[in-house]
Amino acid sequence: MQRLATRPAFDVEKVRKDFPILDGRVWCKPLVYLDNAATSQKPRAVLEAIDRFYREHNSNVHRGVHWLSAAATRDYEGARDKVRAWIHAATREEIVFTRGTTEAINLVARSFLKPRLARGDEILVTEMEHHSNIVPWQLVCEETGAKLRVVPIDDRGQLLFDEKLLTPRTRLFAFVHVSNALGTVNPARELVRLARARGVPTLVDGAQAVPHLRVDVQALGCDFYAFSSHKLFGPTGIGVLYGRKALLDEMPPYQGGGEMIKRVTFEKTTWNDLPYKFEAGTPDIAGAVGLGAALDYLSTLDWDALHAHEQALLDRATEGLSAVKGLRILGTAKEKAALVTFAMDHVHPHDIGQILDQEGVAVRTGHHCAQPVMDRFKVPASARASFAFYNTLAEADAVVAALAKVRELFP
Ligand code: C6P
Repeated sequence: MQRLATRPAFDVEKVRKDFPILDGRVWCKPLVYLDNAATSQKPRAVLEAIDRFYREHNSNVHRGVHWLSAAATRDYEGARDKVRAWIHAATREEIVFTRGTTEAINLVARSFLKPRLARGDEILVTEMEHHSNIVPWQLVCEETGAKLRVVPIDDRGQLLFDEKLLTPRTRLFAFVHVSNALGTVNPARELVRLARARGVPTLVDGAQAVPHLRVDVQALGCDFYAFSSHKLFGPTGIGVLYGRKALLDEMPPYQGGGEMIKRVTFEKTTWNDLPYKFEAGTPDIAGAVGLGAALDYLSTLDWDALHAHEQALLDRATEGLSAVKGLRILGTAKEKAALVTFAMDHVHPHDIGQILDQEGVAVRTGHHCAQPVMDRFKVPASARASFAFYNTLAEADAVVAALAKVRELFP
Protein backbone atom coordinates (compact mmCIF):
# COMPACT_ATOMS: atom_id res chain seq x y z
CA MET A 1 0.00 0.00 0.00
CA GLN A 2 1.30 3.44 -0.93
CA ARG A 3 1.84 5.72 2.07
CA LEU A 4 0.91 9.36 1.81
CA ALA A 5 3.81 11.66 2.63
CA THR A 6 2.98 13.79 5.65
CA ARG A 7 4.74 17.06 6.35
CA PRO A 8 6.47 17.16 9.74
CA ALA A 9 4.74 19.57 12.11
CA PHE A 10 6.49 22.81 13.01
CA ASP A 11 8.72 22.10 16.02
CA VAL A 12 7.87 25.10 18.15
CA GLU A 13 9.70 23.85 21.26
CA LYS A 14 12.88 23.52 19.21
CA VAL A 15 12.70 27.05 17.76
CA ARG A 16 11.91 28.55 21.19
CA LYS A 17 15.35 27.41 22.33
CA ASP A 18 16.86 29.69 19.65
CA PHE A 19 15.42 32.80 21.39
CA PRO A 20 17.23 33.53 24.67
CA ILE A 21 14.56 35.96 25.90
CA LEU A 22 11.92 33.22 25.72
CA ASP A 23 13.77 31.32 28.41
CA GLY A 24 11.69 32.22 31.47
CA ARG A 25 14.80 32.27 33.65
CA VAL A 26 15.79 35.72 32.37
CA TRP A 27 12.74 37.41 33.94
CA CYS A 28 11.56 37.73 37.50
CA LYS A 29 8.15 36.43 36.38
CA PRO A 30 6.73 34.30 33.56
CA LEU A 31 5.86 36.07 30.31
CA VAL A 32 3.63 35.12 27.42
CA TYR A 33 4.82 37.52 24.71
CA LEU A 34 1.96 38.34 22.34
CA ASP A 35 3.10 41.76 21.15
CA ASN A 36 5.04 40.53 18.14
CA ALA A 37 3.42 42.95 15.69
CA ALA A 38 5.00 45.82 17.67
CA THR A 39 8.40 44.14 17.60
CA SER A 40 9.47 40.52 17.54
CA GLN A 41 12.13 38.76 19.64
CA LYS A 42 15.62 38.06 18.33
CA PRO A 43 17.23 34.66 17.85
CA ARG A 44 20.67 33.97 19.36
CA ALA A 45 22.14 33.99 15.82
CA VAL A 46 21.25 37.69 15.49
CA LEU A 47 22.58 38.64 18.94
CA GLU A 48 25.83 36.78 18.26
CA ALA A 49 26.30 38.27 14.78
CA ILE A 50 25.98 41.82 16.15
CA ASP A 51 28.31 41.02 19.05
CA ARG A 52 30.84 39.41 16.70
CA PHE A 53 30.70 42.40 14.33
CA TYR A 54 31.55 44.86 17.12
CA ARG A 55 34.22 42.57 18.59
CA GLU A 56 35.95 41.57 15.36
CA HIS A 57 35.04 43.76 12.37
CA ASN A 58 33.91 47.14 13.71
CA SER A 59 34.95 49.88 11.30
CA ASN A 60 33.26 52.34 8.94
CA VAL A 61 32.16 51.11 5.50
CA HIS A 62 33.16 52.16 1.97
CA ARG A 63 35.72 54.60 3.34
CA GLY A 64 38.92 52.90 4.39
CA VAL A 65 41.54 50.96 2.48
CA HIS A 66 42.58 49.15 5.65
CA TRP A 67 41.51 45.55 6.03
CA LEU A 68 39.13 46.18 8.92
CA SER A 69 37.10 48.63 6.86
CA ALA A 70 37.11 46.13 4.00
CA ALA A 71 35.78 43.46 6.39
CA ALA A 72 33.00 45.76 7.65
CA THR A 73 32.11 46.72 4.07
CA ARG A 74 31.92 43.03 3.12
CA ASP A 75 29.60 42.36 6.08
CA TYR A 76 27.36 45.33 5.25
CA GLU A 77 27.15 44.66 1.51
CA GLY A 78 26.76 40.95 2.21
CA ALA A 79 23.63 41.80 4.20
CA ARG A 80 22.28 43.70 1.18
CA ASP A 81 22.80 40.60 -0.97
CA LYS A 82 20.92 38.51 1.60
CA VAL A 83 17.98 40.96 1.56
CA ARG A 84 17.96 40.97 -2.26
CA ALA A 85 17.79 37.19 -2.32
CA TRP A 86 15.19 37.00 0.50
CA ILE A 87 12.65 39.21 -1.30
CA HIS A 88 13.83 38.13 -4.76
CA ALA A 89 14.66 41.62 -6.08
CA ALA A 90 16.26 41.66 -9.52
CA THR A 91 19.40 43.56 -8.50
CA ARG A 92 21.24 44.63 -5.33
CA GLU A 93 20.97 48.30 -6.41
CA GLU A 94 17.25 48.02 -5.70
CA ILE A 95 17.81 47.43 -1.97
CA VAL A 96 18.12 50.67 0.00
CA PHE A 97 18.78 50.45 3.74
CA THR A 98 16.64 52.88 5.75
CA ARG A 99 15.83 53.26 9.45
CA GLY A 100 12.64 51.25 8.95
CA THR A 101 9.32 51.14 7.14
CA THR A 102 8.45 54.68 8.16
CA GLU A 103 11.60 56.18 6.72
CA ALA A 104 11.28 54.09 3.55
CA ILE A 105 7.79 55.48 2.93
CA ASN A 106 8.91 59.05 3.67
CA LEU A 107 11.76 58.60 1.19
CA VAL A 108 9.30 57.64 -1.55
CA ALA A 109 6.95 60.48 -0.61
CA ARG A 110 9.75 63.07 -0.85
CA SER A 111 11.96 61.80 -3.65
CA PHE A 112 9.57 59.94 -5.91
CA LEU A 113 6.13 61.44 -5.42
CA LYS A 114 6.46 65.09 -4.51
CA PRO A 115 8.30 66.11 -7.71
CA ARG A 116 5.52 64.44 -9.73
CA LEU A 117 2.54 66.00 -7.92
CA ALA A 118 0.40 68.91 -9.09
CA ARG A 119 -2.70 70.49 -7.53
CA GLY A 120 -5.68 68.13 -7.87
CA ASP A 121 -3.58 64.96 -8.27
CA GLU A 122 -4.58 61.98 -6.15
CA ILE A 123 -2.81 59.45 -3.92
CA LEU A 124 -4.84 56.32 -3.25
CA VAL A 125 -4.49 54.64 0.16
CA THR A 126 -6.81 52.33 2.10
CA GLU A 127 -8.87 52.72 5.26
CA MET A 128 -6.72 50.11 7.03
CA GLU A 129 -3.37 51.90 6.75
CA HIS A 130 -0.91 52.43 9.58
CA HIS A 131 -0.24 56.14 10.19
CA SER A 132 3.16 55.66 8.50
CA ASN A 133 1.34 55.03 5.23
CA ILE A 134 -1.00 58.01 5.63
CA VAL A 135 0.87 60.95 7.14
CA PRO A 136 3.88 61.09 4.73
CA TRP A 137 1.38 61.40 1.84
CA GLN A 138 -0.63 64.03 3.68
CA LEU A 139 2.53 66.09 4.18
CA VAL A 140 3.26 66.15 0.43
CA CYS A 141 -0.44 66.81 -0.28
CA GLU A 142 -0.26 69.94 1.90
CA GLU A 143 2.76 71.16 0.00
CA THR A 144 1.42 70.46 -3.49
CA GLY A 145 -2.38 70.70 -3.38
CA ALA A 146 -2.76 66.99 -4.16
CA LYS A 147 -5.34 64.97 -2.20
CA LEU A 148 -5.76 61.57 -0.58
CA ARG A 149 -8.43 59.14 -1.74
CA VAL A 150 -9.30 56.14 0.38
CA VAL A 151 -10.36 52.57 -0.44
CA PRO A 152 -13.04 51.72 2.18
CA ILE A 153 -13.24 48.43 4.11
CA ASP A 154 -16.19 46.20 4.97
CA ASP A 155 -17.33 45.03 8.42
CA ARG A 156 -14.91 42.09 8.31
CA GLY A 157 -11.99 44.40 7.60
CA GLN A 158 -11.58 43.53 3.91
CA LEU A 159 -10.96 46.06 1.16
CA LEU A 160 -13.95 47.21 -0.88
CA PHE A 161 -11.81 47.94 -3.88
CA ASP A 162 -13.44 49.58 -6.88
CA GLU A 163 -11.32 50.16 -9.97
CA LYS A 164 -12.99 53.56 -10.37
CA LEU A 165 -10.84 54.73 -7.44
CA LEU A 166 -7.87 54.58 -9.82
CA THR A 167 -8.48 57.74 -11.85
CA PRO A 168 -6.40 59.56 -14.50
CA ARG A 169 -5.22 61.80 -11.63
CA THR A 170 -3.93 58.92 -9.42
CA ARG A 171 -0.17 59.28 -9.06
CA LEU A 172 0.41 56.41 -6.58
CA PHE A 173 -1.50 53.57 -4.94
CA ALA A 174 0.02 52.91 -1.49
CA PHE A 175 -1.46 50.02 0.47
CA VAL A 176 -0.66 47.70 3.33
CA HIS A 177 0.12 44.06 2.55
CA VAL A 178 -0.97 42.79 6.01
CA SER A 179 -2.90 45.11 8.34
CA ASN A 180 -1.32 45.61 11.77
CA ALA A 181 -4.71 46.42 13.32
CA LEU A 182 -6.94 43.81 11.65
CA GLY A 183 -4.60 41.08 10.44
CA THR A 184 -6.16 41.23 6.96
CA VAL A 185 -3.91 39.89 4.21
CA ASN A 186 -4.62 41.99 1.14
CA PRO A 187 -4.52 40.53 -2.41
CA ALA A 188 -1.37 42.52 -3.15
CA ARG A 189 -0.55 40.91 -6.47
CA GLU A 190 -4.02 41.57 -7.87
CA LEU A 191 -4.10 45.16 -6.57
CA VAL A 192 -0.72 45.85 -8.16
CA ARG A 193 -1.92 44.32 -11.43
CA LEU A 194 -4.99 46.56 -11.52
CA ALA A 195 -2.92 49.67 -10.75
CA ARG A 196 -0.25 48.83 -13.32
CA ALA A 197 -2.90 48.29 -15.98
CA ARG A 198 -3.72 51.98 -15.52
CA GLY A 199 -0.10 53.08 -15.35
CA VAL A 200 -0.34 53.84 -11.61
CA PRO A 201 2.82 53.11 -9.57
CA THR A 202 2.44 51.13 -6.34
CA LEU A 203 4.01 51.12 -2.91
CA VAL A 204 3.32 48.15 -0.64
CA ASP A 205 3.79 48.54 3.14
CA GLY A 206 5.14 45.11 4.04
CA ALA A 207 5.95 45.77 7.71
CA GLN A 208 3.53 43.09 8.96
CA ALA A 209 3.75 40.81 5.94
CA VAL A 210 7.43 39.81 6.03
CA PRO A 211 7.26 38.10 9.47
CA HIS A 212 4.45 35.83 8.26
CA LEU A 213 4.74 35.41 4.47
CA ARG A 214 7.48 34.73 1.95
CA VAL A 215 7.48 37.84 -0.22
CA ASP A 216 8.69 37.93 -3.84
CA VAL A 217 8.73 41.53 -5.08
CA GLN A 218 9.13 40.53 -8.73
CA ALA A 219 6.12 38.20 -8.53
CA LEU A 220 4.15 40.98 -6.81
CA GLY A 221 5.19 43.42 -9.52
CA CYS A 222 5.12 46.43 -7.19
CA ASP A 223 7.32 49.50 -7.70
CA PHE A 224 8.21 49.93 -4.01
CA TYR A 225 8.09 47.58 -1.02
CA ALA A 226 8.93 48.74 2.52
CA PHE A 227 9.64 46.78 5.71
CA SER A 228 11.43 46.97 9.08
CA SER A 229 14.06 44.58 10.39
CA HIS A 230 12.80 44.64 13.97
CA LYS A 231 9.50 42.94 13.10
CA LEU A 232 11.43 40.34 11.11
CA PHE A 233 13.42 39.04 14.11
CA GLY A 234 16.31 41.42 13.33
CA PRO A 235 17.53 44.48 15.24
CA THR A 236 15.79 47.84 15.56
CA GLY A 237 17.08 50.89 13.68
CA ILE A 238 17.25 49.38 10.21
CA GLY A 239 14.76 48.62 7.46
CA VAL A 240 14.52 48.25 3.74
CA LEU A 241 13.11 50.10 0.79
CA TYR A 242 12.92 47.97 -2.31
CA GLY A 243 12.48 50.15 -5.39
CA ARG A 244 12.38 49.34 -9.06
CA LYS A 245 15.77 50.39 -10.46
CA ALA A 246 14.38 52.50 -13.31
CA LEU A 247 12.44 54.62 -10.79
CA LEU A 248 15.25 54.87 -8.21
CA ASP A 249 17.58 56.01 -11.02
CA GLU A 250 15.28 58.94 -11.83
CA MET A 251 14.70 60.01 -8.23
CA PRO A 252 16.72 62.79 -6.55
CA PRO A 253 18.45 61.98 -3.23
CA TYR A 254 16.38 62.02 -0.05
CA GLN A 255 19.05 63.37 2.30
CA GLY A 256 22.41 64.99 1.68
CA GLY A 257 25.71 64.15 3.34
CA GLY A 258 28.61 61.75 3.14
CA GLU A 259 28.49 58.65 0.96
CA MET A 260 25.60 59.76 -1.27
CA ILE A 261 27.86 61.92 -3.47
CA LYS A 262 30.25 61.30 -6.33
CA ARG A 263 31.92 64.73 -6.43
CA VAL A 264 31.33 67.82 -4.31
CA THR A 265 32.33 71.37 -5.19
CA PHE A 266 30.76 74.57 -3.94
CA GLU A 267 29.30 75.09 -7.39
CA LYS A 268 27.84 71.64 -8.01
CA THR A 269 27.56 68.19 -6.48
CA THR A 270 26.90 64.96 -8.34
CA TRP A 271 25.20 61.90 -6.86
CA ASN A 272 26.58 58.49 -6.10
CA ASP A 273 25.33 55.34 -7.86
CA LEU A 274 22.42 53.25 -6.55
CA PRO A 275 21.75 52.40 -3.82
CA TYR A 276 24.29 54.72 -2.12
CA LYS A 277 22.54 57.81 -3.51
CA PHE A 278 19.88 57.15 -0.85
CA GLU A 279 22.17 56.21 2.06
CA ALA A 280 23.58 59.50 3.34
CA GLY A 281 25.95 59.35 6.31
CA THR A 282 27.36 56.37 8.20
CA PRO A 283 24.71 53.63 7.97
CA ASP A 284 23.57 51.24 10.69
CA ILE A 285 26.29 48.72 9.83
CA ALA A 286 25.73 46.42 12.81
CA GLY A 287 21.99 46.60 12.15
CA ALA A 288 22.48 45.38 8.60
CA VAL A 289 24.68 42.56 9.87
CA GLY A 290 21.96 41.61 12.38
CA LEU A 291 19.27 41.71 9.70
CA GLY A 292 21.42 39.49 7.46
CA ALA A 293 21.80 37.02 10.33
CA ALA A 294 18.02 37.05 10.89
CA LEU A 295 17.48 36.14 7.23
CA ASP A 296 20.07 33.35 7.46
CA TYR A 297 18.22 32.04 10.52
CA LEU A 298 14.79 32.32 8.87
CA SER A 299 16.01 30.46 5.82
CA THR A 300 16.61 27.38 8.00
CA LEU A 301 12.89 27.16 8.85
CA ASP A 302 10.22 25.24 6.93
CA TRP A 303 7.91 28.11 5.95
CA ASP A 304 4.99 25.93 4.92
CA ALA A 305 5.03 24.29 8.35
CA LEU A 306 5.59 27.68 10.01
CA HIS A 307 2.56 29.09 8.21
CA ALA A 308 0.39 26.13 9.21
CA HIS A 309 1.49 26.58 12.84
CA GLU A 310 0.66 30.30 12.80
CA GLN A 311 -2.77 29.60 11.32
CA ALA A 312 -3.38 27.06 14.09
CA LEU A 313 -2.46 29.74 16.64
CA LEU A 314 -4.86 32.16 14.96
CA ASP A 315 -7.70 29.61 14.92
CA ARG A 316 -7.15 28.65 18.56
CA ALA A 317 -7.05 32.28 19.76
CA THR A 318 -10.04 33.28 17.61
CA GLU A 319 -12.12 30.37 18.92
CA GLY A 320 -11.22 31.05 22.55
CA LEU A 321 -11.74 34.80 22.36
CA SER A 322 -15.06 34.43 20.53
CA ALA A 323 -16.42 32.60 23.57
CA VAL A 324 -15.58 35.46 25.98
CA LYS A 325 -18.77 37.30 27.02
CA GLY A 326 -19.04 40.82 25.57
CA LEU A 327 -15.86 40.53 23.49
CA ARG A 328 -15.87 41.73 19.88
CA ILE A 329 -13.12 40.79 17.44
CA LEU A 330 -12.16 43.59 15.02
CA GLY A 331 -11.09 42.05 11.74
CA THR A 332 -12.47 38.70 10.62
CA ALA A 333 -11.15 38.66 7.05
CA LYS A 334 -11.02 35.38 5.17
CA GLU A 335 -7.25 35.78 4.71
CA LYS A 336 -5.70 36.74 8.05
CA ALA A 337 -2.26 36.73 9.60
CA ALA A 338 -1.85 35.53 13.20
CA LEU A 339 -3.13 38.46 15.20
CA VAL A 340 -6.42 39.17 16.94
CA THR A 341 -7.61 42.66 17.85
CA PHE A 342 -10.56 42.92 20.19
CA ALA A 343 -12.70 45.23 22.30
CA MET A 344 -14.74 44.29 25.40
CA ASP A 345 -17.99 45.83 26.61
CA HIS A 346 -17.57 48.04 29.69
CA VAL A 347 -13.77 47.60 29.89
CA HIS A 348 -11.22 50.10 28.65
CA PRO A 349 -8.46 48.40 26.63
CA HIS A 350 -5.82 49.85 28.96
CA ASP A 351 -7.46 48.01 31.88
CA ILE A 352 -7.43 44.85 29.75
CA GLY A 353 -3.74 45.36 29.05
CA GLN A 354 -2.91 45.95 32.69
CA ILE A 355 -4.81 42.94 34.00
CA LEU A 356 -3.34 40.71 31.29
CA ASP A 357 0.10 41.99 32.26
CA GLN A 358 -0.56 41.01 35.88
CA GLU A 359 -1.45 37.55 34.56
CA GLY A 360 1.87 37.44 32.67
CA VAL A 361 0.47 38.07 29.18
CA ALA A 362 1.88 40.96 27.10
CA VAL A 363 -0.49 42.41 24.48
CA ARG A 364 -0.66 45.84 22.89
CA THR A 365 -3.48 48.23 23.73
CA GLY A 366 -4.39 51.58 22.16
CA HIS A 367 -5.10 52.61 18.58
CA HIS A 368 -2.14 50.66 17.14
CA CYS A 369 -1.16 53.74 15.06
CA ALA A 370 -4.24 53.05 12.94
CA GLN A 371 -6.82 55.55 14.21
CA PRO A 372 -8.93 55.43 11.01
CA VAL A 373 -9.41 51.68 11.65
CA MET A 374 -10.57 52.39 15.21
CA ASP A 375 -12.97 55.05 13.82
CA ARG A 376 -14.30 52.57 11.23
CA PHE A 377 -15.13 50.07 13.98
CA LYS A 378 -16.38 52.84 16.31
CA VAL A 379 -13.98 52.14 19.19
CA PRO A 380 -11.51 54.63 20.67
CA ALA A 381 -8.94 51.89 21.21
CA SER A 382 -8.61 48.11 21.41
CA ALA A 383 -6.40 45.28 22.61
CA ARG A 384 -4.29 43.16 20.26
CA ALA A 385 -2.70 39.75 20.70
CA SER A 386 -0.16 39.22 17.92
CA PHE A 387 1.68 35.94 17.42
CA ALA A 388 5.02 34.85 16.02
CA PHE A 389 6.05 31.34 14.96
CA TYR A 390 7.66 30.75 18.38
CA ASN A 391 4.36 31.10 20.24
CA THR A 392 2.60 27.96 21.45
CA LEU A 393 -1.02 26.87 21.49
CA ALA A 394 -0.78 26.99 25.30
CA GLU A 395 0.09 30.70 24.98
CA ALA A 396 -2.98 31.25 22.78
CA ASP A 397 -5.01 29.60 25.57
CA ALA A 398 -3.27 31.76 28.18
CA VAL A 399 -4.60 35.02 26.76
CA VAL A 400 -8.13 33.58 26.79
CA ALA A 401 -7.74 32.36 30.38
CA ALA A 402 -6.38 35.76 31.46
CA LEU A 403 -9.43 37.46 29.96
CA ALA A 404 -11.60 35.42 32.33
CA LYS A 405 -9.88 37.40 35.09
CA VAL A 406 -10.76 40.65 33.30
CA ARG A 407 -14.42 39.58 33.19
CA GLU A 408 -14.29 38.67 36.87
CA LEU A 409 -13.12 42.20 37.73
CA PHE A 410 -15.40 43.92 35.19
CA PRO A 411 -18.53 41.70 35.12
N1 C6P B 1 3.50 48.90 13.63
C1 C6P B 1 2.52 47.99 15.65
O1 C6P B 1 2.50 47.76 16.87
P1 C6P B 1 8.34 51.22 11.90
O2 C6P B 1 7.91 51.91 13.16
O3 C6P B 1 8.86 52.20 10.86
O4 C6P B 1 9.24 50.07 12.13
O5 C6P B 1 7.00 50.55 11.29
C2 C6P B 1 5.88 51.34 11.05
C3 C6P B 1 4.75 50.49 10.55
C4 C6P B 1 4.33 50.64 9.25
N2 C6P B 1 3.35 49.88 8.74
C5 C6P B 1 2.75 48.92 9.46
C6 C6P B 1 1.71 48.07 8.84
C7 C6P B 1 3.13 48.73 10.79
O6 C6P B 1 2.52 47.79 11.51
C8 C6P B 1 4.14 49.54 11.37
C9 C6P B 1 4.51 49.41 12.81
C10 C6P B 1 3.75 48.62 15.05
O7 C6P B 1 1.57 47.70 14.95
C11 C6P B 1 4.19 49.81 15.84
S1 C6P B 1 3.05 51.16 15.73
